[in-house]
Amino acid sequence: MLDIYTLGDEVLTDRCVDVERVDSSIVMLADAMVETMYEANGIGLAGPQVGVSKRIFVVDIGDGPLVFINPEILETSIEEGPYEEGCLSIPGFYREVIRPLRVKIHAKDRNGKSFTLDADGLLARAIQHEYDHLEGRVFIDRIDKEERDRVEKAFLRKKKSIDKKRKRV
Ligand code: QAP
Ligand code: CO
Repeated sequence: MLDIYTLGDEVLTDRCVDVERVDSSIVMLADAMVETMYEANGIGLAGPQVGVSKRIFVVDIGDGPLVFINPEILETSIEEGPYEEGCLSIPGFYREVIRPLRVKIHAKDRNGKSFTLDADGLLARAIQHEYDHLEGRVFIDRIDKEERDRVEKAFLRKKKSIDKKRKRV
């Protein structure tokens, strides 16, 4: 399992670079990300969350793992809606985020093959959430500023206290 970086770690705010080639090292990274996502009980995980500033994310909303390499969002629906989002990089915190309900996305898969996908529902939600990570954004960047500050403060407090406990052992 890979280490998961959390809010406050700089890698989460960096913009990611394109994957040059879908070679064996990228396939290994994708597989390790899928395993890490399952271990952590997540439904999505992006490169920066495992300390890799590359344009890759994985999603599994229950239909098996999907790998997105160098994804491009081609279209988003005008219709938007709220959904209670969480993130493996902000564990324990959930907030309502408003986003487009449908997206059309183009990417390369684990075999380096291009595909285009029309997504709605939870998949559209997960894709947009993970795509944000590649741009150095997390879901609390899309909520009310005061609420964002509250979540960030509360999380960093919790993280520091956990770090202290770890040092005591
Ligand atoms: C992103 O999120 C997402 O706080 C993936 O304690 C969010 O996998 C996609 C998780 C909303 C679609 C809708 C969060 C696990 C997992 C936690 C996740 C936690 C344990 C979040
Ligand atoms: Co996330």
